[in-house]
Amino acid sequence: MQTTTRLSDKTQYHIALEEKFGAHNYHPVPVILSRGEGVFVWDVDNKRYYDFLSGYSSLNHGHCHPKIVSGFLEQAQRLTLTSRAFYNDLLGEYEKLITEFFGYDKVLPMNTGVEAVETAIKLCRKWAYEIKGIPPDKAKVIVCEGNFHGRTITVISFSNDPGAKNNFGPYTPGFEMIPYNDIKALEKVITTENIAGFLVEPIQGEAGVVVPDEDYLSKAKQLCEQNNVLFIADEIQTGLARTGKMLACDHENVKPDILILGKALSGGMMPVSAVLANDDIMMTLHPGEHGSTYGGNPLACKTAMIALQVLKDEKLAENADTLGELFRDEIKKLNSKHIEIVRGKGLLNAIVIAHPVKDAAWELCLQLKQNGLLAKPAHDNRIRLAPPLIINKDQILECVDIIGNSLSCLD
Ligand code: IF1
Repeated sequence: MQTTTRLSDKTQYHIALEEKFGAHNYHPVPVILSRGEGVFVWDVDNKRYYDFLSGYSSLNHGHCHPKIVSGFLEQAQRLTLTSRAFYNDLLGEYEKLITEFFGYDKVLPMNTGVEAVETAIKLCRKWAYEIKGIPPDKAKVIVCEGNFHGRTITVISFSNDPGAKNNFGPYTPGFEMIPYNDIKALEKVITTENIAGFLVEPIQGEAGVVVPDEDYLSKAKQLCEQNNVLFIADEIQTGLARTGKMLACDHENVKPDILILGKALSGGMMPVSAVLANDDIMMTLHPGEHGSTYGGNPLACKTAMIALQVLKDEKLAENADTLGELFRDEIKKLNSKHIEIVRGKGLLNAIVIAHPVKDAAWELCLQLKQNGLLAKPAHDNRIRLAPPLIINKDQILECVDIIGNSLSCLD
């Protein structure tokens, strides 16, 4: 079952460069990409692949979407950065658009996803002390086992993934961990003292696309309301049409008190993240209390405005919903003894490999690459399958064929 295909000289050259000069904090699939368009990427030897990672859901619009690229280029030649020491003529327009788009009073613009998570936690604590009246330094945020919210010290402080967490201490206190998708556990902890917020991924990504019970989010939101606790949704990966609705919380008609967005907010062009909330929460922040050099820069604003518009114009949520269902149905029809489960929502899916031999997910990803489809193993023999949302029906069916054919490498 070993998939040993020789890597081209160009491929080896680029891998060797990274090995020698880059930190070894990743173990990539051995393919060197140099071009992307829509659902496809090409490697340095001009071989074409379907992209089933989509930059971990950053490329919902596909690679190099022409409308986003053209707006980006136009703005890149006009004005890229002012810092927030001055106003710029796009930030206000962007703030109006994104707050109306998601129905919040205010937005706080940041760059990477984890910065937005940190921002949401700061905002939640500020609200807890100044509005809810929790005693100084006592605020606690409830988080879930298996969570992934990024890589900063504070955010890994409440991870239970040893790889992400070990030997980076001392850690930031103020977090209580409960099992995911367990309302009883939430009910128990949320009534204890000094709880300020509940931070949750509507579908857990890194944990291997774990979809909670149908009413988990609505029940959790209800508990938050009853206990004056903020419901904070990390929709960095699940948001922006990925799961078949604009937000994954929309499946249960739940409106988070604090909404965190990132990744696809820029259509994969640059890091753009955002924290949305209403005035009672957001207005606890005053000048000088939080910020970022690049947050709210005009290039990001212009790019995000177009990216949001494209999601609507191209009905990407609807497409993700329809084709996601088709994809899971067709994968089930393969009836492969190697697939234990296919699960997900919209076009955020994963397969769990049955009776895995060692490195089965890695081997399958190498075979998929060989056959023209790129995906990356997640934890424990799971493979995330998340193409750009602009994919069409014929392409989905072709990809199911590729997956079906590749599975024989596990025979
Ligand atoms: C890496 C995973 C995906 C995220 C959620 C915040 C962030 C992420 C729900 C932070 C980032 C990434 C980052 C990437 C791997 C990846 C990932 F497998 F680790 F879990 F997507 F599935 N909240 N997710 O998923 O956003 O600061 O990176 O912009 O290697 O760290 P960021």
